[in-house]
Amino acid sequence: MAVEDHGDKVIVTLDNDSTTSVTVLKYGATVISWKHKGNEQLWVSEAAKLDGSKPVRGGIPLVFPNFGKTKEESHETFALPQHGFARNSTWDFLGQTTASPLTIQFGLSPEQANPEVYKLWKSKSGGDENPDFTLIYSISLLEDRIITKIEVENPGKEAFEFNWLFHTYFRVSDVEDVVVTNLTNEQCYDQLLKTWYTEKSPMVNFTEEFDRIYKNIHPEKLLQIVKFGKVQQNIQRHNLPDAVVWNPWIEKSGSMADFEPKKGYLDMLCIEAGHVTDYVTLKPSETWTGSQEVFLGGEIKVQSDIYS
Ligand code: TA6
Repeated sequence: MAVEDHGDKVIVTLDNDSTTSVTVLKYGATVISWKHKGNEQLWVSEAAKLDGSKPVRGGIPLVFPNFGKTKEESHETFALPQHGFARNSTWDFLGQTTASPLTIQFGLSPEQANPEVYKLWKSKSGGDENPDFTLIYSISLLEDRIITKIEVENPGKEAFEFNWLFHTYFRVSDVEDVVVTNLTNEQCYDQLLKTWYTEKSPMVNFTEEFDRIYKNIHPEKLLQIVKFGKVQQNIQRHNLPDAVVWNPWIEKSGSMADFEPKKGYLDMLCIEAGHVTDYVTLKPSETWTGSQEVFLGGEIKVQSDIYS
Protein backbone atom coordinates (compact mmCIF):
# COMPACT_ATOMS: atom_id res chain seq x y z
CA MET A 1 0.00 0.00 0.00
CA ALA A 2 1.61 3.28 -1.12
CA VAL A 3 -0.14 5.57 1.42
CA GLU A 4 -0.94 4.41 4.98
CA ASP A 5 -2.75 6.55 7.57
CA HIS A 6 -1.60 5.40 11.02
CA GLY A 7 -3.70 7.94 12.94
CA ASP A 8 -0.96 10.25 14.23
CA LYS A 9 1.21 9.88 11.12
CA VAL A 10 1.07 9.00 7.44
CA ILE A 11 3.62 6.71 5.76
CA VAL A 12 4.13 6.88 1.99
CA THR A 13 6.11 4.14 0.23
CA LEU A 14 7.04 3.88 -3.44
CA ASP A 15 5.08 1.09 -5.13
CA ASN A 16 8.18 -0.17 -6.93
CA ASP A 17 10.65 0.29 -4.03
CA SER A 18 9.48 -0.43 -0.49
CA THR A 19 12.80 0.89 0.91
CA THR A 20 12.03 4.44 -0.28
CA SER A 21 9.49 6.15 1.95
CA VAL A 22 8.47 9.32 3.72
CA THR A 23 6.77 9.57 7.15
CA VAL A 24 4.76 12.64 8.11
CA LEU A 25 3.55 13.36 11.65
CA LYS A 26 0.15 15.09 11.47
CA TYR A 27 1.34 17.28 14.35
CA GLY A 28 2.98 20.16 12.54
CA ALA A 29 2.65 18.16 9.25
CA THR A 30 6.28 17.44 10.15
CA VAL A 31 8.19 15.11 7.82
CA ILE A 32 10.04 12.97 10.39
CA SER A 33 11.64 10.51 7.99
CA TRP A 34 12.67 10.35 4.33
CA LYS A 35 14.35 7.09 3.46
CA HIS A 36 16.00 6.63 0.08
CA LYS A 37 16.60 2.93 -0.54
CA GLY A 38 16.60 2.44 3.25
CA ASN A 39 19.03 5.31 3.91
CA GLU A 40 17.60 8.03 6.18
CA GLN A 41 18.17 11.51 4.70
CA LEU A 42 16.86 13.59 7.61
CA TRP A 43 18.03 14.02 11.20
CA VAL A 44 15.60 13.76 14.12
CA SER A 45 16.76 14.11 17.70
CA GLU A 46 16.44 10.97 19.83
CA ALA A 47 14.74 13.24 22.39
CA ALA A 48 12.35 14.84 19.89
CA LYS A 49 8.80 15.09 21.20
CA LEU A 50 6.49 13.24 18.77
CA ASP A 51 3.43 13.43 21.05
CA GLY A 52 2.35 16.97 20.15
CA SER A 53 3.76 18.47 23.33
CA LYS A 54 6.25 20.66 21.44
CA PRO A 55 7.56 21.18 17.90
CA VAL A 56 9.62 18.26 16.60
CA ARG A 57 13.39 18.73 16.94
CA GLY A 58 14.33 17.52 13.50
CA GLY A 59 12.85 16.40 10.17
CA ILE A 60 11.14 19.27 8.33
CA PRO A 61 9.31 21.54 10.80
CA LEU A 62 7.20 24.23 9.09
CA VAL A 63 7.67 27.91 9.96
CA PHE A 64 4.60 30.19 9.52
CA PRO A 65 3.55 33.02 9.83
CA ASN A 66 6.76 34.31 11.41
CA PHE A 67 10.39 33.26 11.20
CA GLY A 68 12.15 33.83 14.52
CA LYS A 69 10.48 36.46 16.66
CA THR A 70 10.04 40.04 15.50
CA LYS A 71 11.21 42.87 17.76
CA GLU A 72 8.74 45.24 16.08
CA GLU A 73 6.03 45.66 18.76
CA SER A 74 3.55 47.03 16.24
CA HIS A 75 3.88 44.02 13.96
CA GLU A 76 0.87 41.69 13.92
CA THR A 77 3.07 38.66 14.63
CA PHE A 78 4.85 40.32 17.60
CA ALA A 79 3.07 38.22 20.24
CA LEU A 80 3.64 34.91 18.44
CA PRO A 81 6.37 32.56 19.67
CA GLN A 82 9.51 31.88 17.64
CA HIS A 83 8.68 30.33 14.27
CA GLY A 84 4.90 30.71 14.64
CA PHE A 85 2.20 28.06 15.01
CA ALA A 86 2.28 25.84 11.87
CA ARG A 87 4.81 23.47 13.49
CA ASN A 88 2.79 23.07 16.69
CA SER A 89 -0.70 22.63 15.24
CA THR A 90 -2.22 19.32 14.15
CA TRP A 91 -2.94 19.47 10.42
CA ASP A 92 -5.75 17.71 8.55
CA PHE A 93 -4.56 14.84 6.34
CA LEU A 94 -6.31 15.50 2.99
CA GLY A 95 -5.25 12.24 1.34
CA GLN A 96 -3.34 11.29 -1.81
CA THR A 97 -3.73 13.68 -4.72
CA THR A 98 -1.63 12.11 -7.49
CA ALA A 99 0.01 8.75 -8.17
CA SER A 100 2.86 10.07 -10.29
CA PRO A 101 4.52 11.66 -8.54
CA LEU A 102 3.10 10.00 -5.42
CA THR A 103 1.73 13.05 -3.61
CA ILE A 104 -0.16 13.54 -0.34
CA GLN A 105 -1.62 16.74 1.08
CA PHE A 106 -2.23 18.28 4.49
CA GLY A 107 -4.34 21.33 5.33
CA LEU A 108 -4.35 23.93 8.11
CA SER A 109 -6.79 26.76 8.73
CA PRO A 110 -7.97 28.63 11.87
CA GLU A 111 -10.24 25.68 12.77
CA GLN A 112 -7.27 23.30 13.20
CA ALA A 113 -4.63 25.80 14.31
CA ASN A 114 -3.32 25.59 17.88
CA PRO A 115 -5.79 28.06 19.47
CA GLU A 116 -3.43 29.18 22.25
CA VAL A 117 -0.90 30.33 19.67
CA TYR A 118 -3.08 31.30 16.68
CA LYS A 119 -5.03 33.82 18.80
CA LEU A 120 -1.77 35.77 19.25
CA TRP A 121 -1.62 36.60 15.53
CA LYS A 122 -3.22 40.04 15.28
CA SER A 123 -4.96 41.49 12.23
CA LYS A 124 -3.12 44.11 10.17
CA SER A 125 -5.85 46.67 10.81
CA GLY A 126 -5.63 46.10 14.57
CA GLY A 127 -9.20 44.77 14.73
CA ASP A 128 -10.18 41.94 17.13
CA GLU A 129 -10.32 39.37 14.32
CA ASN A 130 -7.29 37.12 13.77
CA PRO A 131 -6.22 36.79 10.11
CA ASP A 132 -8.10 34.13 8.15
CA PHE A 133 -5.80 31.79 6.21
CA THR A 134 -5.64 28.40 4.50
CA LEU A 135 -2.45 26.39 4.12
CA ILE A 136 -2.29 23.45 1.69
CA TYR A 137 0.92 21.43 2.06
CA SER A 138 1.85 18.90 -0.65
CA ILE A 139 4.60 16.28 -0.21
CA SER A 140 5.71 14.28 -3.25
CA LEU A 141 7.95 11.20 -3.02
CA LEU A 142 9.95 10.23 -6.09
CA GLU A 143 12.77 7.76 -6.83
CA ASP A 144 15.63 10.04 -5.70
CA ARG A 145 13.89 13.13 -4.36
CA ILE A 146 11.11 14.73 -2.37
CA ILE A 147 9.22 17.89 -3.23
CA THR A 148 7.57 19.90 -0.45
CA LYS A 149 5.20 22.62 -1.66
CA ILE A 150 3.11 25.09 0.35
CA GLU A 151 0.15 27.13 -0.87
CA VAL A 152 -0.88 30.02 1.38
CA GLU A 153 -4.38 31.37 0.67
CA ASN A 154 -6.14 34.45 2.04
CA PRO A 155 -9.88 33.64 2.18
CA GLY A 156 -10.47 36.60 4.47
CA LYS A 157 -11.43 40.24 4.02
CA GLU A 158 -8.08 41.73 5.09
CA ALA A 159 -4.55 41.47 3.75
CA PHE A 160 -1.99 39.75 5.98
CA GLU A 161 1.78 39.37 5.79
CA PHE A 162 3.84 36.30 6.63
CA ASN A 163 7.16 34.47 6.42
CA TRP A 164 7.43 30.89 5.25
CA LEU A 165 10.35 28.44 5.84
CA PHE A 166 10.97 24.71 5.52
CA HIS A 167 13.21 24.15 8.59
CA THR A 168 14.90 21.07 7.13
CA TYR A 169 17.35 19.09 9.30
CA PHE A 170 19.56 17.09 6.91
CA ARG A 171 21.40 14.04 8.16
CA VAL A 172 25.11 14.25 7.38
CA SER A 173 27.90 11.97 8.56
CA ASP A 174 30.30 14.31 10.32
CA VAL A 175 29.43 17.91 9.54
CA GLU A 176 33.13 18.80 9.86
CA ASP A 177 33.70 16.93 6.59
CA VAL A 178 30.89 18.74 4.78
CA VAL A 179 30.71 21.94 2.71
CA VAL A 180 27.77 23.84 1.17
CA THR A 181 28.13 25.27 -2.34
CA ASN A 182 26.88 28.39 -4.14
CA LEU A 183 26.48 30.78 -1.21
CA THR A 184 29.53 32.79 -2.30
CA ASN A 185 28.90 36.52 -2.82
CA GLU A 186 25.43 36.24 -1.26
CA GLN A 187 24.37 38.79 1.36
CA CYS A 188 23.83 37.14 4.73
CA TYR A 189 22.78 38.17 8.23
CA ASP A 190 24.94 36.44 10.83
CA GLN A 191 22.64 35.70 13.78
CA LEU A 192 25.64 35.21 16.04
CA LEU A 193 27.58 38.37 15.08
CA LYS A 194 24.30 40.30 14.61
CA THR A 195 25.58 41.86 11.39
CA TRP A 196 25.19 41.68 7.61
CA TYR A 197 28.09 40.81 5.32
CA THR A 198 28.84 39.22 1.96
CA GLU A 199 29.65 35.52 2.13
CA LYS A 200 33.16 35.08 0.81
CA SER A 201 33.71 31.34 1.35
CA PRO A 202 33.84 29.48 -1.97
CA MET A 203 32.27 26.56 -0.09
CA VAL A 204 30.94 27.18 3.40
CA ASN A 205 32.28 24.76 6.06
CA PHE A 206 31.45 24.05 9.71
CA THR A 207 33.86 24.19 12.64
CA GLU A 208 31.73 26.08 15.22
CA GLU A 209 28.16 27.26 15.82
CA PHE A 210 26.77 28.53 12.52
CA ASP A 211 23.57 30.54 12.07
CA ARG A 212 23.30 32.68 8.92
CA ILE A 213 20.31 33.94 6.92
CA TYR A 214 21.20 34.26 3.22
CA LYS A 215 19.09 36.86 1.45
CA ASN A 216 17.63 36.75 -2.05
CA ILE A 217 19.84 34.00 -3.46
CA HIS A 218 19.47 33.82 -7.24
CA PRO A 219 16.66 31.29 -7.92
CA GLU A 220 18.87 29.32 -10.32
CA LYS A 221 21.47 28.69 -7.61
CA LEU A 222 21.43 25.10 -6.39
CA LEU A 223 22.51 24.67 -2.75
CA GLN A 224 24.48 21.44 -2.40
CA ILE A 225 25.72 19.56 0.65
CA VAL A 226 29.01 18.00 -0.43
CA LYS A 227 31.20 15.54 1.47
CA PHE A 228 34.70 14.64 0.24
CA GLY A 229 33.82 15.97 -3.21
CA LYS A 230 30.63 13.86 -3.46
CA VAL A 231 27.23 15.60 -3.58
CA GLN A 232 24.94 14.29 -0.81
CA GLN A 233 21.81 16.43 -1.14
CA ASN A 234 20.78 19.22 -3.52
CA ILE A 235 18.20 21.85 -2.51
CA GLN A 236 16.39 23.52 -5.43
CA ARG A 237 14.09 26.42 -4.46
CA HIS A 238 10.99 27.72 -6.22
CA ASN A 239 9.79 31.17 -5.13
CA LEU A 240 11.83 30.84 -1.91
CA PRO A 241 14.50 33.56 -2.21
CA ASP A 242 16.21 33.03 1.16
CA ALA A 243 17.99 30.20 2.92
CA VAL A 244 18.98 29.80 6.57
CA VAL A 245 22.02 27.63 7.33
CA TRP A 246 22.25 26.45 10.94
CA ASN A 247 24.32 24.12 13.08
CA PRO A 248 23.99 24.60 16.87
CA TRP A 249 27.40 23.03 17.57
CA ILE A 250 28.39 21.94 21.11
CA GLU A 251 27.14 24.60 23.52
CA LYS A 252 23.78 25.38 21.86
CA SER A 253 22.89 21.72 21.34
CA GLY A 254 23.95 21.08 24.94
CA SER A 255 21.42 23.69 26.07
CA MET A 256 18.48 22.11 24.22
CA ALA A 257 16.79 19.40 26.30
CA ASP A 258 15.23 17.85 23.21
CA PHE A 259 18.56 17.66 21.32
CA GLU A 260 19.99 14.17 21.76
CA PRO A 261 22.47 12.63 21.49
CA LYS A 262 24.57 15.68 22.39
CA LYS A 263 27.12 14.65 19.75
CA GLY A 264 24.23 14.79 17.29
CA TYR A 265 25.37 18.22 16.09
CA LEU A 266 28.01 16.34 14.11
CA ASP A 267 25.33 14.39 12.23
CA MET A 268 23.01 17.21 11.20
CA LEU A 269 22.93 20.39 9.17
CA CYS A 270 19.93 22.68 8.62
CA ILE A 271 19.60 24.16 5.12
CA GLU A 272 16.25 25.96 5.31
CA ALA A 273 14.62 27.32 2.16
CA GLY A 274 12.16 30.14 2.78
CA HIS A 275 10.99 33.72 2.46
CA VAL A 276 12.16 35.24 5.73
CA THR A 277 14.17 38.44 5.14
CA ASP A 278 10.97 40.37 4.51
CA TYR A 279 7.25 39.57 4.59
CA VAL A 280 5.02 38.30 1.81
CA THR A 281 1.82 40.39 1.72
CA LEU A 282 -1.28 38.45 0.68
CA LYS A 283 -4.39 40.41 -0.26
CA PRO A 284 -7.89 38.91 0.08
CA SER A 285 -8.43 35.93 -2.29
CA GLU A 286 -4.75 35.84 -3.30
CA THR A 287 -2.63 32.65 -3.12
CA TRP A 288 1.14 32.37 -2.68
CA THR A 289 3.13 29.22 -3.47
CA GLY A 290 6.66 28.18 -2.52
CA SER A 291 8.41 24.83 -2.84
CA GLN A 292 11.70 23.01 -2.45
CA GLU A 293 12.89 20.02 -4.44
CA VAL A 294 15.52 17.99 -2.57
CA PHE A 295 17.37 15.43 -4.66
CA LEU A 296 20.39 13.23 -4.08
CA GLY A 297 23.77 12.89 -5.74
CA GLY A 298 24.80 14.35 -9.11
CA GLU A 299 27.65 16.65 -10.02
CA ILE A 300 29.01 19.59 -8.01
CA LYS A 301 27.66 22.73 -9.73
CA VAL A 302 29.81 25.78 -9.08
CA GLN A 303 27.46 28.68 -9.89
CA SER A 304 28.95 31.29 -7.59
CA ASP A 305 30.34 33.64 -10.24
CA ILE A 306 27.55 33.20 -12.83
CA TYR A 307 24.80 35.09 -11.02
CA SER A 308 26.59 37.63 -8.83
O1 TA6 B 1 16.73 28.31 11.74
C1 TA6 B 1 17.71 28.69 12.62
C2 TA6 B 1 17.08 29.11 13.93
O2 TA6 B 1 16.37 30.31 13.80
C3 TA6 B 1 18.19 29.18 14.96
O3 TA6 B 1 18.47 30.51 15.31
C4 TA6 B 1 17.66 28.32 16.11
O4 TA6 B 1 16.91 29.11 17.00
C5 TA6 B 1 16.81 27.32 15.33
O5 TA6 B 1 16.13 28.11 14.39
C6 TA6 B 1 15.93 26.44 16.17
O6 TA6 B 1 14.86 27.17 16.67
P1 TA6 B 1 13.83 26.37 17.64
O7 TA6 B 1 12.75 27.36 17.95
O8 TA6 B 1 13.34 25.17 16.86
O9 TA6 B 1 14.64 25.92 18.83
